[in-house]
Amino acid sequence: MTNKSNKLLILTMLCQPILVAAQNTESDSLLLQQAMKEEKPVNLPLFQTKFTADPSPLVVGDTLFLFTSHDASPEDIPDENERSSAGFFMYDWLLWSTTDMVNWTEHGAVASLKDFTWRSRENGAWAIQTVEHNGKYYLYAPLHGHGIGVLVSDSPYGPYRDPLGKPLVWQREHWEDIDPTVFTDEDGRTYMYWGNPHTYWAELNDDMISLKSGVTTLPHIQNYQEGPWLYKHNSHYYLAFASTCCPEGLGYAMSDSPTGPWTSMGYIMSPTHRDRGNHPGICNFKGKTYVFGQNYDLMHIQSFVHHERRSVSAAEMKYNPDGTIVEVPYWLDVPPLEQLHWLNPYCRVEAETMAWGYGLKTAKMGIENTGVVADMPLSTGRCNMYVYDINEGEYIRLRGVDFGSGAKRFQLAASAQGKCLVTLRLDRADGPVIATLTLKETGSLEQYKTFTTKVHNANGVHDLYLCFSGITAPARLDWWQFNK
Ligand code: FUB
Repeated sequence: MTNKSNKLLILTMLCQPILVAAQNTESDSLLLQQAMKEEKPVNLPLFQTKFTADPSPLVVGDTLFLFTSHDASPEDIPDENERSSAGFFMYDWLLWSTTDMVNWTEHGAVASLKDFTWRSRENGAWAIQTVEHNGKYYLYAPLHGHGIGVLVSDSPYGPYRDPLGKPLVWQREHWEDIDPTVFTDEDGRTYMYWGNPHTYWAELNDDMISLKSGVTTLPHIQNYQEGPWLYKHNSHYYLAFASTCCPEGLGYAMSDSPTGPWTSMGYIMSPTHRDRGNHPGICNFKGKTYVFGQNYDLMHIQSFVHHERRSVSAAEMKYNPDGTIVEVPYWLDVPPLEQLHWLNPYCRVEAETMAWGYGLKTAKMGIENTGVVADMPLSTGRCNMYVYDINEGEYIRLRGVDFGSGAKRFQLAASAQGKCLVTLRLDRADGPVIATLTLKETGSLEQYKTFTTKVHNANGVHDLYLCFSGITAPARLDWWQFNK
């Protein structure tokens, strides 16, 4: 080959990722716009009121709890000069729950850096895992640059308290102590794995807050970068992880023992330039297996300029007969999740329960924090929440609402400083109207009132849309319910 064609080849190779990224940007942008206009059913991120990352599922009874980390929205970043920075701004950890896999209830921040008095930085609330052990809930949290701490509670909702007052592990010579995953085997022994780019493990004592063993550094597992997720399925042990950066896919390794040796088995989700970072969380729920991970798809609805404003998505995952995992296509390329049971509209539904609520925000009642550590109370436990920042044309979508033989009335608990028209529609944001209701001044935004209206033609199972228009002043939504 001549020097000239050599140069051309090198240039083509160097440009390849840029070209691929540009193509991905164009096709994902189109797909996301189609999804927003409801022209196509797309497997979109689970949550829209906040940017979320690092999903950690925990099944308790008939409920799937999903703990996530939280990428601050620009307006919640305390230093105004940092608001357009691309880096991580992470102060607290969030909780979400579902019983049907498609309608999720937000529970807000359940813990924050503030719950660790020994923290040295006000940023760095990275990937957690919460596990249940003997009726208590243990939340293992990396404080980036300061080791891994643990919080304990009697309930998944908190309040969580720090029983140690110091890190559970902290190898001071580096910043690799991130992304803890904790697994208790059938023989009662509990293991914690963590680390980037090395994989570390240690055994925990039965108290779950102290180490029984020293820290072992594993030989490099092919493709391993960070975000380990340790679990067992049938007789096999699995270590899922974020694969070598960047872009990160979801890799996994298998073993016959919880401590290895581990054999890298390839990918649960192949790396793609559509997603720079990923992070697995896996669980069985109501007879199916789900893999959760993260992407930038929510941010991509508006912008492809890189910021750490991530969003959690989920897909169903299946095993081959030999225990290996069937590769899952990219989040946007799998069908939307199947709803596991219909939603009952005849009991109180929190306004912050939604399948989709793009543009809306939520907060805990009586707690006026912005999301930043300085404004935050210590872990509060379960709190009522409200939906706010409601703008013209926005809506809350609930999937699969079972009206049975017919709804007669609708009630909505809300507060308002002016007017806001709520139109209830079926199946689409511009679908048939079953009721309208005008929220009027309630005295103050802290003063909630129940507004009611008649309902027509709401029978059987439909998606329900609460559509907002004619807004003259801020309003907040607490809960709603239909009556027969
Ligand atoms: O969310 C902060 C860090 O990014 C996590 O700890 C890593 O796993 C990556 O998702």
